[in-house]
Amino acid sequence: MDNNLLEQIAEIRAAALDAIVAALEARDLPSLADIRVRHLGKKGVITSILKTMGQLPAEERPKFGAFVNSLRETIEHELEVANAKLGSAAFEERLKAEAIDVTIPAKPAHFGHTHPLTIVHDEAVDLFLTLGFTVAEGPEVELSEYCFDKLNTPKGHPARDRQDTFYCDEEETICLRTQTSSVQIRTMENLKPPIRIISPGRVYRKDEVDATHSPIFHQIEGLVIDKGITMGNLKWTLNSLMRGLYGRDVQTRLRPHHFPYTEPSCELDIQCFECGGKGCRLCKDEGWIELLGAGMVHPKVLSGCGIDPGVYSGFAFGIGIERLAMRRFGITDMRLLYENDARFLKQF
Ligand code: 2NL
Repeated sequence: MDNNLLEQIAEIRAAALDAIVAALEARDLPSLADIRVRHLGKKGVITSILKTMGQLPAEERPKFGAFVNSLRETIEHELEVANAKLGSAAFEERLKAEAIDVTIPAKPAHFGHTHPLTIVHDEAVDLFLTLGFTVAEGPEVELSEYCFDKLNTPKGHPARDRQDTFYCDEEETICLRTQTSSVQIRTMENLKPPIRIISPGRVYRKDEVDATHSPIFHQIEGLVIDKGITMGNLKWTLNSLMRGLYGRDVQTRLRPHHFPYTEPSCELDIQCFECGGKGCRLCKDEGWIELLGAGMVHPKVLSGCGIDPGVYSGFAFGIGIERLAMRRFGITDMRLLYENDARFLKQF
């Protein structure tokens, strides 16, 4: 057989094997793929050698064919071995590079917690629930009728002033509720006594923002209507709440006050828990801290809701949750409760 041809095949074989070794040393998977295409591909070296077979005399063709086949098998085999080696080495390398030490202690997770306003709100609501109250809810955009008229606060009353109330229309028939009493009015209209509800929620007043005022704040109002309800029931209920919030030893006092919707009306103070009544910065040297307003529901309010004041009586109270939280935690600026500065909130 043509020695020249055989030599050529031997050269191709040597060159291919060298290239494979080089790729292996360079850990070069792409160039292995390249070598495969160049030799074994449709337009590869082997195909083109086989095409020359037609020029050989017929008796030489089988031997030549066997030679070329052996070349193909060798290259195929070597490529496979090299691929396997490189493939598993690459895998090992990835395993090493991407290894995760599951025993390293985790970074500490920062858990949030309940907002101080929510803490006080939830405590108060829970206390009332244990006393047998249910929670009533209602709209924040209200008819002025439910915020004022039905609460014995007729047109012209200073509490209805445009300066203090966010009205939604020129005629002042709709407003943002200034207290959640509107919810209690709606409840009295819809339910028959006995009634025992609290109405927690957001309320709105046209106040400039300062250390003790915000145009949006939160309230819990309470209402009890039944036969024979007296100031005594009011006092016991509020004392229970104060013991729950401030501890069993808390001292309370009721002072006369005035609200259009209650008669008589009062405010409840607790003895300063900071100084025990001696006078300090927290109680502004008063010894007492004002916490909420309350009173016996005005007969006009009862009859306006279809409840006969000759048969039924009741008490009501209103607590500002912000004020409660500030007194409870010794916070002196209400704005801190809304700024959501984590350094502040973390303390509660
Ligand atoms: C306060 C205290 C108060 C009421 C709210 C009320 C509700 C109805 C009838 C009668 Cl439906 N009263 N709520 C009573 C007394 C005080 O809030 O300091 N308000 C500015």
